[in-house]
Amino acid sequence: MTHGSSSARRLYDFIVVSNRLPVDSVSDSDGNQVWAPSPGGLVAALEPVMHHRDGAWVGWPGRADLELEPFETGGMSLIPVALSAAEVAEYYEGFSNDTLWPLYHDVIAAPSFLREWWEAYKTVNRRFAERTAEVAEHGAVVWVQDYQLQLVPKLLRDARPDLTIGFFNHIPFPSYGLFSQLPWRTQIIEGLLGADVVGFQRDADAGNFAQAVRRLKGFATKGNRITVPLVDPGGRLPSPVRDSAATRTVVARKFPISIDAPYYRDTAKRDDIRARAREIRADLGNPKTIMLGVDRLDYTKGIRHRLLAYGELLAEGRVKPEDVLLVQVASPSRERVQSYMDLRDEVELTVGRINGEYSAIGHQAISYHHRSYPREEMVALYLAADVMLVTALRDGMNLVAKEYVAARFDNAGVLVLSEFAGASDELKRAVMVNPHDIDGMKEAMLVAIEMPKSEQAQRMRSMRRRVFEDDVEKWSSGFLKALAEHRHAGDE
Ligand code: ADQ
Repeated sequence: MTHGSSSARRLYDFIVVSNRLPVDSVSDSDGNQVWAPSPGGLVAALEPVMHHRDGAWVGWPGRADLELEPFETGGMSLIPVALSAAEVAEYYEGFSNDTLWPLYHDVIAAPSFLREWWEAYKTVNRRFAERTAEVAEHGAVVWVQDYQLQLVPKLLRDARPDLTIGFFNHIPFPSYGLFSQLPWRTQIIEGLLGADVVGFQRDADAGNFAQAVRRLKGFATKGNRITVPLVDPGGRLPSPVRDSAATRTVVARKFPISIDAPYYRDTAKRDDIRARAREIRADLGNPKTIMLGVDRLDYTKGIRHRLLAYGELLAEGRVKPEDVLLVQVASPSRERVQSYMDLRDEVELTVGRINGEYSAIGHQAISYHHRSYPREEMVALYLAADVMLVTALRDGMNLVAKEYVAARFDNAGVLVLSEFAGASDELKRAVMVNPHDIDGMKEAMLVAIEMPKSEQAQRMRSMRRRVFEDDVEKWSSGFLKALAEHRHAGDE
């Protein structure tokens, strides 16, 4: 790996590295390829940060076998990393989405452990690290994002010890009992320990990581600091590592991610968006209560549990379909992974059954949409919904919960929130649920449906304060401050 090998190549002193570049390549009406912002939690979180800094973003443009030169869009420099079709299948759909994703989400679905996928994961992580090392200025700050790139911090540190390296894990980090299933668990821990700061969504995730470090490497951990030998002889070391002169410190702690809260508030206040919210309600027949679910179609999001609970309430006559309507927006996701195809079939079968049983002509119990919407339309939906259902079985954070709260400038509406979503650490005035407890979910839905306006307002005000205090700007500046402090501590 070479450092700035081409003199003509531009170097950057701040670089974000993520699996996907924050753009999609789409065809315009004349058939030309153009770039459009791509949806998703990470992009929603980092877009505002990149706009404020003159940095570069290293990532895959989202289509296999696409070799692209670096380009600029929306004030950002994008450095594309090419992936072959086989690599997309093995590194991305395979190891990332069918091994790590289910493993890190408490094995809700069974992870597949395939050695070929691991080989592809290593190859692709190496390519990301090489590309980043090529464009990084001496002493640059590099911020690596998420579980697809857990080997990058160590690869980068080995090649470029001058860099300050951060890593943020957007999804949960599992307990050691589950993590230890991974045949390549030690390499993953070593990969992450290449960073100066390893960020997680919750204290529990940082604690699980520290435990894995102790169990697999024997390194001492104290509070959120881990002592790591400068030269790791490999294998498990006796704890604590004694020769303090030859160690470095890795900080592992929570940095709960958030949203661009003012955007959601200001958009919700627009006359056209409020008119659209009224139109949505009218199109749905102006029911007394609209409940809303908005998720990527993913088995971690608890969509099936939500449908089951609502279906039982209808079956028992405790809610009437003409009074309480469920809007479920499920954006297409990972459509080539088998467990996602199975999930889609099951969700759509259940929606069909419930609608077949309880809908009237011209009025459906569930209004189901398998598609993505522009952000403005999402805000109108949030405004139109009396009850927001976030019932994830496991979720790093869940930005939808925070977006709903930020949009409700009218202090109306009720958030039903899973205790297994990271957002539950902050949004404590939500109606909390354990989504595995279907009876409990039914009770929570009834509480939400019947909640007096005054209590809605009290709870919403308190949650809004939290979301506006701790928005995405604070998340990114907090993480970058921790990285800068680490760098200065190293200078002394
Ligand atoms: P995700 O699993 O993608 O993110 P989430 O945090 O809810 O989950 O973010 C989804 C984003 O996509 C939200 O901004 C939402 O508005 C948007 N979205 C969802 N469905 C949509 C639709 N049909 N149309 C348009 N937009 C839609 C991962 C982790 C999360 C973590 C984030 C950020 O799994 O736990 O919160 O990263 O760290």
